[in-house]
Amino acid sequence: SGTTNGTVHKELEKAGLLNKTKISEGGRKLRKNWNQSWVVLVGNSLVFFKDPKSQTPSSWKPGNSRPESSVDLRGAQLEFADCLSSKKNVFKLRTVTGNEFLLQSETDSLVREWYNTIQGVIDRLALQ
Ligand code: I3P
Repeated sequence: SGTTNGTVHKELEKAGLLNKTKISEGGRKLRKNWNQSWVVLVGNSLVFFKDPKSQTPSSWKPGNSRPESSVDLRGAQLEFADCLSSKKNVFKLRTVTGNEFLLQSETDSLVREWYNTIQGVIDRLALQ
């Protein structure tokens, strides 16, 4: 992200729909609850917006609605995790605080793109 006049401009890296479930909170295992989520990768964060099906089209656009949750990618770890689900194309995101999410889509290429883009941000943050 660039800086002009002391203002940090967070760059939008990627946005789209993924299936998501949180599986751990601070290292404590949670019961899965898969939901479709509008996922936005911006700056150092992965930001989740609620299921767009339950809202009007305009209400889930970033900026028009409050995020459901946000994940700091600094020090986070990614790994493909088809072994953790009966679904295909699953990867796990683990934060430094011990929160774990599974992210998934039926579209293989889309999941690879998300994985690679998030990993790119994690790698960039590790160099800062
Ligand atoms: C879970 C639900 C999840 C499934 C999970 C089940 O049952 O079917 O979709 O995860 O499997 O336990 P429930 O709705 O009763 O909580 P996947 O879709 O990722 O397989 P798991 O317990 O083997 O993780």
